[in-house]
Amino acid sequence: MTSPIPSPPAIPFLGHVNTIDRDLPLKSIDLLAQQYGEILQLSIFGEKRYIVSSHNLVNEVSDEKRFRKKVSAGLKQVRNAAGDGLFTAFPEEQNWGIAHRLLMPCFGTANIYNMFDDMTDIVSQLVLKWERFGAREMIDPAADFTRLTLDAICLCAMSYRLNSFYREEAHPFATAMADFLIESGRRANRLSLVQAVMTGTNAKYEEDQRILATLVNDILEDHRAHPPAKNDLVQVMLTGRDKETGLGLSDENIKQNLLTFLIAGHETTSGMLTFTIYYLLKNPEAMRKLREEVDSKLGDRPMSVQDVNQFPYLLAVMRESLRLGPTAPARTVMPIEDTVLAGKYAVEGGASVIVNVYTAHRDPKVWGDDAEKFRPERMLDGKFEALPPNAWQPFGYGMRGCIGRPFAWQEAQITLVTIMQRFDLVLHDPTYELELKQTLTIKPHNLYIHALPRKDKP
Ligand code: MNH
Repeated sequence: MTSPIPSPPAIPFLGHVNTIDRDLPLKSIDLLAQQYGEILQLSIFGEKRYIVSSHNLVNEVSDEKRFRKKVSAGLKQVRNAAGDGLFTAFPEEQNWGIAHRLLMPCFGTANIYNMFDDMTDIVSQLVLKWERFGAREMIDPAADFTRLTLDAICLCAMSYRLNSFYREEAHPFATAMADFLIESGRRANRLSLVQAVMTGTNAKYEEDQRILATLVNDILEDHRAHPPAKNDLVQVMLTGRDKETGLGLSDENIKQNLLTFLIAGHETTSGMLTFTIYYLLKNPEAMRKLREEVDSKLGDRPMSVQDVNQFPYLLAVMRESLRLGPTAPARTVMPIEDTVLAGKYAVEGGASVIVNVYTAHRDPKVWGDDAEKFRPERMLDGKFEALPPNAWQPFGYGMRGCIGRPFAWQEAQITLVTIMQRFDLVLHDPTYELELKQTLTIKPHNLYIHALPRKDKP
């Protein structure tokens, strides 16, 4: 016997379009999950979407024998720029396999260690800026972390400098990309008739895509004219041949993958850094312990590549920040065939199942009654390793999980360690409470801080 899947009241034809907040869909989804429970069903213009929000169901759909990635309506729109690049490729597209096999080794331990100096170069630009700003100037950490992560992926993977720290405004590419992603998300929830008459919006969408394409063309031309000494991602894509098929990547696919890395490689990590700073500021005891760990390991000595992964408390802080602030808060899968979830919910093969990681990361069955509390200690002393499978899943799952995780992990460590060594951080508004901003990812909104150069150097 199967049970009906709960669904909020809907209006004919449009379904649940208005049930979901346009600017912050995640908040609506989280609220719906509180109200309707571990699974619910929505319908948008006649297309059914299931949302699973408990650890139990997230764990069940994290099984590649029964489920695989679905390119959601929003990601289909992102394909307008990123095509069959790694992140937006349909499971059956051949280019996914070729690019995956060629690029996986680029994210191996040794290759990430080799990026240490370039990452540190960019982090030092942030430090210099914050030192010059001093105590008085207000800092927008989300904006500066976006400068940092975008410049870092561009320099490390593409040997190309964006110099975002030397610009008053964000790099035009960053703005175009953010606008492109927001509009892609909105298009997914708009009728084509409505879309067709939005000429101004459509023209801007095209223009943003041109800005994205221009930078990627420049990077590629630059590599052809002056190949860098190091075998960076671009070189691997230009010259690599896939062992399985003997094929390389076309210029078009290389450009789509470069865009993919610029998109996937910066917003998520900058959001993670911003969440971490927020949670540390709101939890002074965690901040104190982290500072103590950094001081006792390094003192005044700058971090070196040997120090990567040598900070257990920092690791716990990063894991706990990504639990409460999973910057990629949901992904979409589909059952390969008709299936039954939790032994009672029937779901058709091919249907969209949204994996609500944000809510599942707060499941009291796994995290207890204080699940909303930031407590790095729950990730320490073997407790992380003892978690049930898929309880912590900020990087997705399986073959289609995040390829950039080791990159993000090292970059975040260098940034956070260096900030702890150099600055005392304070909230600009001590009464600030977390607000979220959602594009393709989530991050704290309207968070401002001051960075006071440390007087008590260890
Ligand atoms: Mn990343 C896929 C989260 C940093 C490049 N990333 C994913 C997915 C999640 C994710 C979740 C799976 C999406 C899905 O199932 O539809 N990624 C993160 C987070 C961070 C992150 C939380 C930082 C924190 N990602 C990075 C960085 C890079 C990167 C840095 C590049 C250097 N991520 C990717 C790519 C994919 C991906 C590429 C697509 C992989 C594939 O499908 O083959």
